[in-house]
Amino acid sequence: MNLHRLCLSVILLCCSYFISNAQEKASKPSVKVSGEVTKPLILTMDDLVKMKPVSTSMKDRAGTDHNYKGVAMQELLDMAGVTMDKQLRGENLGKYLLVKCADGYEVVFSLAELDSSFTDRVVTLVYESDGKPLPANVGPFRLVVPGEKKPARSSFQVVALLIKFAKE
Ligand SMILES: Nc1nc2c(c(=O)[nH]1)N[C@H]1C(S)=C(S)[C@@H](COP(=O)(O)O)O[C@H]1N2
Ligand SMILES: [Mo]
Repeated sequence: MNLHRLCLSVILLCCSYFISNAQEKASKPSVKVSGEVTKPLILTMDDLVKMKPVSTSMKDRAGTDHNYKGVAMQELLDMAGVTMDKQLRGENLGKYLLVKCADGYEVVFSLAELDSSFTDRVVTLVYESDGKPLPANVGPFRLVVPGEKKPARSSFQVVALLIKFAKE
């Protein structure tokens, strides 16, 4: 094999490696973080389990308590470069998070509802319920919103987190 052929083979091998990696990531369930962010993200289970875990609990609509494990929404928004913490003032208080689900369900949170400098409630993107992965009709990723009278904003099958400006 001459040098040219060898170089070409190495290049082709590298390309197929990167393409198959990208395809693998694209085919896995994920949560897309986009909009008013400096670093758009596509988070898979592999990414979430590497992040700082948070335990939380919430009653289901029947009143039964469940334990959940996941990642704090603030942590995800920080990672995407959303204006949280000290940057969450002035016109940035007019920003909101639109949560989108696989079934078309959508809910909204103002950024201040998700920021620990405003509230002690920790809204969490969870991937485990009572020690097990979430059932398919609920997961793989669900929002858990503690401290509300009903779990209506605790969205199932979250697929995207979109940060928007409510400014007129
Ligand atoms: N994607 C999605 N999430 C959803 C809903 C929905 O229709 N679609 N229903 C909400 C409502 S109205 C309630 S009361 C809770 C029910 O959660 P539970 O099964 O833990 O009680 O899920 C919420 N999350
Ligand atoms: Mo509900």
